[in-house]
Amino acid sequence: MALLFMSTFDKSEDWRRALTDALPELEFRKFPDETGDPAEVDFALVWRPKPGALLAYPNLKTIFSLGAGVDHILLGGGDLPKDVPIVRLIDAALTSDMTQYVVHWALHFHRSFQIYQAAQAEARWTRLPYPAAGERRIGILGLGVLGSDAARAFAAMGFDVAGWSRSPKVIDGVTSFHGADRLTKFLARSDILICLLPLTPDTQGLLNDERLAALPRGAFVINPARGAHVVDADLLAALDSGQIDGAALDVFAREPLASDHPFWRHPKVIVTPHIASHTTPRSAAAQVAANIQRIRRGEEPENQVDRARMY
Ligand code: NDP
Ligand code: OXD
Repeated sequence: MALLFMSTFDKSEDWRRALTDALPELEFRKFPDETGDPAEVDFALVWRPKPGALLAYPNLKTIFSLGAGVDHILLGGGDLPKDVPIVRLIDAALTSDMTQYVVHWALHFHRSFQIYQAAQAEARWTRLPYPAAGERRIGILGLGVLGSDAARAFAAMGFDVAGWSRSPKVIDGVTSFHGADRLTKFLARSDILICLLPLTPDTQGLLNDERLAALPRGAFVINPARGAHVVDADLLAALDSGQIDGAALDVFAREPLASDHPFWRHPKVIVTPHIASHTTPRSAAAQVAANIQRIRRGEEPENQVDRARMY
């Protein structure tokens, strides 16, 4: 039983240890040096596989994503083996780290810490009023695993929370908007907008000038989902016009973000280098191992991606 590890970032030794501890009979092969006979490969654990690369393994039983997102597999631009399940990571540590990230920046904007940072640079003692949490409207695009956890955390802090998803949701303290025709209404009540959508053909470029204009004037945007959700030029224009008062961005259409990209130096933009939430091999390997066991028993793996929806 062999698993091929194919990734553009190298945590291969951590994954090797974590997976072979959980499944000593598993042969862990790192692409390309340890690939061996492609016909012997049962599973692939991947991040940004080269277009078409997975077609080379005729007996592949499952493709595991090294992240929660699967756009790096499905939108990679090449053919994929048909009828091979694609499984994404759902991991408690990854989820709570993401909630920490979005809570951190939402509180930063809610309490105007960006203004205090600028005031300190000028040794200026300025005390500002701020609205009560219940008067601040948080809007979360995507109420899936990550969005719903974040929504619950904001609701527990007393914020006025709403979320937007494809299907309706029932979450205590969270107003649910669903479907394309409710997006504008949802945006109009989002003082702090947080994007936790998957990147699909439907969500690509969602945050363009029209959507940003639908937010209340002076809104804040937090995007730890995928860079291509945002039209960079439209966000920059909205920041310059005052329509958007600040943005915290963790992900970018091209990563690493080019050193001359205007986001780096824009006074209203906070850039973090795709660190909102890490996949920790120690914690995530348990899920991959459990799924491999399931497949070996002839059961369906959990957390399968719906290829038609693309998430
Ligand atoms: P889920 O699949 O659990 O949730 C996706 C949510 O988006 C669902 O609520 C879904 O609606 C909604 N959605 C999808 N398409 C549409 C649409 N067209 N219109 C309205 N709603 C839509 O994903 P996760 O919460 O696990 O992850 C979200 C993303 O976060 C990942 O895809 C990844 O890109 C990003 N991520 C970033 C990380 C980082 O470090 N920066 C780390 C981990 C993830 P419904 O529920 O109705 O299906
Ligand atoms: C993910 C990511 O999708 O880290 O898990 O971006």
